[in-house]
Amino acid sequence: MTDATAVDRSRDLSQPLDRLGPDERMKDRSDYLRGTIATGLLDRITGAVPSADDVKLMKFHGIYQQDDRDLRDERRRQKLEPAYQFMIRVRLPGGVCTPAQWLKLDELARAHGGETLRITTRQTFQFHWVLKDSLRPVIQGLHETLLDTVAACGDDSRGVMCTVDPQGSRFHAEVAALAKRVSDHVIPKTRAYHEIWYGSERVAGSGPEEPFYGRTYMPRKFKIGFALPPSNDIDVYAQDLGFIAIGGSEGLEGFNVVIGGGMGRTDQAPETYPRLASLIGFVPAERVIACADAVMTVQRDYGDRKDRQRARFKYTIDDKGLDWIKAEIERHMGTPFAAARAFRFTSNGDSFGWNTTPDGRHHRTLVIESGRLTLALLDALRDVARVHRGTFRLTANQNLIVAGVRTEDRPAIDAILAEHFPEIDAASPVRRNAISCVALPTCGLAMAESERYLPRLLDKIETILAANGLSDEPITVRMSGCPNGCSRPYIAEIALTGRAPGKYNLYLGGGFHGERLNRMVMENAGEPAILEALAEVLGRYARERQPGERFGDFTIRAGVVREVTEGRFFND
Ligand code: SRM
Ligand code: SF4
Repeated sequence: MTDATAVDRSRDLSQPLDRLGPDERMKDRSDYLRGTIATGLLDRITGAVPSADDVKLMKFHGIYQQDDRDLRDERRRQKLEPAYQFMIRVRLPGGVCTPAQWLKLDELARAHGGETLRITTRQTFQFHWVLKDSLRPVIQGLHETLLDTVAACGDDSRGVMCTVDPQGSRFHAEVAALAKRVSDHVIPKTRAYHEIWYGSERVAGSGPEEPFYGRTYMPRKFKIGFALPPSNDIDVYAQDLGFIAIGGSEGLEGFNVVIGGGMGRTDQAPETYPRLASLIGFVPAERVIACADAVMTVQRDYGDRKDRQRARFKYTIDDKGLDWIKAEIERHMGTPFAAARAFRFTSNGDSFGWNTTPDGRHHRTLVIESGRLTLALLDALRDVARVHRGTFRLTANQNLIVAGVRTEDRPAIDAILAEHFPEIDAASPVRRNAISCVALPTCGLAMAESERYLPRLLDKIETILAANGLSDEPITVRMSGCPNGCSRPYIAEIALTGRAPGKYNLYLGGGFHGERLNRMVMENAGEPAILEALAEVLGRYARERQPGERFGDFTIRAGVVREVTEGRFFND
C-alpha cells in the first residue's frame, strides 16, 4: 500500500492569540508540552504536581493527576492535602499486546499501581493509584517492552481503536495493521516525552517541532476507530473519525468514512449533546492516511479554540454544516469521496468462549467485569502469559481475548483458567453486554458510582429478566458516573448516567449495534424508581415483543420512547 499523504504538514501552525481561550494559550506557551513538568516531579513537599498548567500538559503524556475521593473528607478534616495519585493510560493501538508486554504491565501494576489494572472502553490499560515518585519507573518500565503513553489523553488524536476479534472478518489483520499505522502517524512529534520521562537530552532539530499540530495541538481530544462489519464492537458512530472496512472478492477495498461522533454532554446545557457520526463517503484503503490528515486538518483549523465545551469535532460540523465540512475535507485530501458502500452491522458486543479462525489459531474471549483486573485475575492471567505464544487483545467492551492460541497450548490455558476461575464463563448475557466507566473513587468528574455499583444493580436487573423469561436476552446496559459518557451510554438499550450520589438519569431506546441514540426517560432517579421502571418496560417487552425484536427497537415501536431519528439529540 502506498502512503498518499496529501496534506502539507510542514507549515507553521501557531494560532493567532486573539483566537485562543485560556487552555489554548497555555498549550501555546508550553514549549511543545514540556511546561515545567520535569522540575515539578522533583518537588518533595507535595504528592501533586505543583503547577496547574503541568497537570493539564501531563494529559498529553497519558497521565492524569487524581486523588482518592473516598479519603477526601477525612483528609480535609485532618488538614492534610488530598491523597494525590496518578492514573497512567497506555497507548495501545487496536488493543493488542504481547505476552512479554503483559508480564511487564502486570509487574508494574503490582509494584506501583495498587495491584490492579483497568481495561478501558478504548481498548487499553490504565494504571491507577500511581504515586508521583513512581511515574518515571512505570513509564520507563513500559518503554522496556516498547510500550508508551504518548497522547493517550490530551488534545490530540488518541487511542486509535480497531475491531478486535480476528474471527469476524478475513481482512482483520490488514485493517489492524492500518489502524496501527494511523496511530503512529498521528501522534505528536515533540521530543518532550522522551526528555521528561526517559531523561533524553534536548537536541536542536531542523524544521518545525510539531509539523502537523503546531503549538496549540487540536482544539480538543480527537478519536479515531476502525470497524469491521458485521462487528461494530468499537462503536464507530461514537468516533470523531470512523473507518468502516469494506471488502470485496479481491480483498480489502477501502473504507466508508463517518465523522463527528461523540458522547459527552453536560446536564442543563442543551448546547452540548451526544451525536452519532455521519456517513460522508468511501475512500480506497491507500487513501486512509490522507483522509485522516485531511479530517484532522479541518478540525484543527476550524474547531472552537475559545470554548472547550463546544470544541469537539461534532460541534464544528454542526456549526459549519456537514456539506461544507465534507467539501473542505475533500479539498485538503485532493480527491472527492466516492459514494458510500453497503455494509451491515449486527452487534457491538463480543463473542465469548473459544473461537477458531481459518489459520487454525484459537481465540478465547473472557468476560472481565467493568474491565477491572483484580489481583486474582492478574494472578491467573500472569500464568496464562507465561505459557501463551499469541497475543492479548483488549475489547472495546472492556473484555479480554487470549488470541492466536496454538492447538497444543489450549489445554494449558484452559487448565489455568479452570483452576483460578471456574466461573469465568458463567456471566449472563446482560452482564456480558454491560459496560461501566471507572467513576469513584479515582475519577475527579464522577457524580455517582459506576464500576463499583453496576454489578449490584445487574444482580437486580437479572432478577427482573428471570421473572420475565428474558434471562437469555443480550440487552446492552451501560452506566457512567456522570454525563460525560465514558461507557458510551447514549447508544445503549438501557443506560444510566450519574447525577448525584445514588441518583441517575435513565435512558432507553438505543440501537443494539450502536446505530441509534437513546432518549432520557427518567431524571435524577434512585434505584427503586429505576428498577420499577425497568420491571414495567421489560415486562411489556416479554409479553409484546415480535420474534427477534431487540429491546431497544421494542421500546420505540411500543411508544415507550420517541425514536431519535437524527444523529444527535437535545435533552427534551
Ligand atoms: Fe472518558 C474524561 C475515563 C472513554 C468521554 N474519562 C475522562 C477522565 C479522564 C476524567 C477526567 O477528565 O478527569 C476519566 C478518568 C477516570 C479514571 O479514574 O480512570 C475518563 N474515559 C475513561 C475510561 C477509562 C472509561 C472506562 O471505564 O473505560 C475510558 C478510557 C478510554 C481510553 O482508553 O482512551 C474513557 N471517555 C471515553 C469515551 C468512550 C470512547 O471514547 O469510546 C468517551 C465518550 C466518547 C467521546 O469522547 O465523546 C469519553 N471522558 C469523556 C469526556 C467527555 C468528552 C466530551 O466531549 O465532552 C470526558 C471529560 C472531558 O474530556 O472534559 C472524559
Ligand atoms: Fe469519570 Fe464521568 Fe468518565 Fe465516568 S463518565 S469515568 S464518571 S468522566
